[in-house]
Amino acid sequence: MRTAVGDAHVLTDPDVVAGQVQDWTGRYVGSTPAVVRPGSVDEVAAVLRSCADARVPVVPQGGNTGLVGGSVPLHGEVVLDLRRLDRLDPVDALAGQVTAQAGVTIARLHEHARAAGWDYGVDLAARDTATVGGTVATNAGGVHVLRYGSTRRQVIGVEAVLADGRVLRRLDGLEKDNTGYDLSGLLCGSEGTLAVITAARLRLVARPTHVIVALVAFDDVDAALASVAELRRGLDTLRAVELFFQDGLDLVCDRLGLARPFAGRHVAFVLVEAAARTDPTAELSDAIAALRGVSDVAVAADTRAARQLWRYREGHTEAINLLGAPHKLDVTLPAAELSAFVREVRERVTAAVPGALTWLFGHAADGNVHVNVTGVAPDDDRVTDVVLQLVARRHGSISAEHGIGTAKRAWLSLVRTQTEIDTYRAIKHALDPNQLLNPNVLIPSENARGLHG
Ligand code: FAD
Ligand code: 2HG
Ligand code: ZN
Repeated sequence: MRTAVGDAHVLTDPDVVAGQVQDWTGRYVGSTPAVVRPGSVDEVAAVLRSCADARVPVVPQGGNTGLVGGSVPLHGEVVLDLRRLDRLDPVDALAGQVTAQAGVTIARLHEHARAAGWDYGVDLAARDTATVGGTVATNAGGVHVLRYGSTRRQVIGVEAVLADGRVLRRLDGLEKDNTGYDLSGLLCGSEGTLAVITAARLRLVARPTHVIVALVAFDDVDAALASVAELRRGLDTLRAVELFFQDGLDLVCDRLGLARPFAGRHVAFVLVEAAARTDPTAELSDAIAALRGVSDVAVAADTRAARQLWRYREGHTEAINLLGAPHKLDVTLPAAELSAFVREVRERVTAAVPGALTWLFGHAADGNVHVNVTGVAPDDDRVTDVVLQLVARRHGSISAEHGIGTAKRAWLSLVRTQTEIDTYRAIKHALDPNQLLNPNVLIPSENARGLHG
């Protein structure tokens, strides 16, 4: 590997690699013989060939902001750090597309697209660190899924290196191309288990010039949840509808030193963002005025105030981490089940682990609730079990946007049939027959048949 990438890019000192063997939450800590930092596709291929020859497993890593324990070497794997692949081609203004290498951060991609009069449809609080490769590999969602869809919807094609070092390249940017299996699509959400993504051809979206944000307070959970469909129905400039609760708001304000948005206390909060080419303020105000059960409203008058309202929502992840490594369960529920789930999940968690604290927030328009639980030992799986069982009973998904990783691998069969899991294994075997790419992620081990394999 030193021959492939140069001595300076093979890191073995445990102090130097400490940040890359531990996940963002601090819940998952592993070790590695080496962090390897290739600077080109050919170097990625050479590293993978040498790992294949030596039968050494590899964990691909981008910004290491993943929240399911999938980006760190928990079983002594080599870490393949893709951040030196950071080339960003000029925006193709005729096509409304751009090619970005895997290590480009989402914030840089935004800046680049905006400077050319476009925008990129995926945005998330980890934007300064999360990479194009990591977001494609996890099919990241974020705050604008309602309008633009998840990462998969932005990806026209990818360049990727297979476990044996061969390169797949589909960066031609053809919007329509029904030539057989969609291999680029297959790699979206594959969590580093099928190939190492080295670049992506991405679709851009129109850049709205007016972005208006409001925070709406409710004293009743059902009224807050009912507002989501009303906003979707009544506001065609809607770009985000996010949900959080008074306990989370208190935590964020206390831990991050923010002033409270309202004088009084409430039950639930819906953050609404409207974005358009003409000022959508009047339309947004009308839509909010038509909602039932609203207790208070704060509308951001300028960009700074809008950022502050977003901080109440986006600050949850950071504030919760300050309480100690959380258990994170990122789930989706059918709209009709959301209210019952929100009411039931806290008591289920407390019944399973007395003293545990449950924090709920999420992307309301997608039915996506982030269930965070603190006060539980990192290796105690009882909370994961009760929450994911509840989700499955209510016909939801155990992963809305963060992926399965190692955190939820043992629960895959709650929401995927044996035939589906066998198909996953067959695909894995076809692309990575020696099980070298992130072998402990996503797919339950071969002899695991039932739950918790
Ligand atoms: P990493 O964490 O490095 O890796 C994630 C997974 O992808 C791992 O399995 C890894 O092996 C694989 N991988 C990484 N790069 C490659 C590559 N080039 N080729 C193949 N496999 C690769 N996620 C959301 O979906 N929506 C959110 O709103 C959101 N908000 C977040 C907010 C905060 C504050 C934080 C810390 C995280 C958030 N996340 C969110 C989770 C995380 O940012 C995403 O999962 C993101 O896609 C990870 O990107 P990354 O570059 O950090 O990837
Ligand atoms: C968000 O929506 C992210 O803020 C992170 O997906 C969720 O911290 C989490 O659980
Ligand atoms: Zn999220």
